[in-house]
Amino acid sequence: MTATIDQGLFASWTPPRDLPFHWHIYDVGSALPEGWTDALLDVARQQAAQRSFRPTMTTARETADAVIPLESVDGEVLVEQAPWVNELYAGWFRQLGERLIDEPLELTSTANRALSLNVQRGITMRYPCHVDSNPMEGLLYLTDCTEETGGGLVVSRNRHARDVTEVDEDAAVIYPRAGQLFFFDARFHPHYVQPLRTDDALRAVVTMNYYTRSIPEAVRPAGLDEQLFGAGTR
Ligand SMILES: O=C(O)CCC(=O)C(=O)O
Ligand SMILES: [Fe+2]
Repeated sequence: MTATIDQGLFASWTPPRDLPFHWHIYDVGSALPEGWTDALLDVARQQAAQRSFRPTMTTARETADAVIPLESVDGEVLVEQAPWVNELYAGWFRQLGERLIDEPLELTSTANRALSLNVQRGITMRYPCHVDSNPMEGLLYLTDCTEETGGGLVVSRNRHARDVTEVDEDAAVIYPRAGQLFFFDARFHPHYVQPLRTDDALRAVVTMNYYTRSIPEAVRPAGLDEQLFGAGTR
């Protein structure tokens, strides 16, 4: 009986041609030297710069008038303050990422394009809605996010979503935990980070950009660097 109903349900169904959004988590936190999160949170406390993000680049998926406060430690500063992050990006983490893709992962030409330590505090900040330009994004989370704390990573199932409202209509919400290293390709799935739910909450993540021979750094859109770490936007 049930089998007959299911047959009917799937009678005209075919699998989608596009791969569903997918991600991989390596649980690396306890494999790193004790104190690594505190070391990076110290760097964030001392070196994070505040900026206003305006969605002027082609990868942004925000309404045109959006102005979003951002706080981050640029790759250049991060490499200087915690060189081991760059060593992981170029070494072990890259090797872990390469297990998930059939091409070698290429590092970027500058530290700012490679790495960033993004910080979100309190209820007013969120990470802007965008698509990535790189085929492999690595994210090393320093803090826990849950349904209670907020700060979920919201990833649209609709490739054509143009802003947060359209993303929210059909999205997966991912709550990363401290010590998890995520990898994914989010070139086709608009995504943003929710605000936190309390004034004293903190979310911190190291972002790592990798390109490949078939999708090289040259595809990075004009204007992105200026918005993320341009002196004029500080
Ligand atoms: O912080 C996150 O969870 C995602 C950040 C992100 O999408 C990015 O850096 O491209
Ligand atoms: Fe992203």
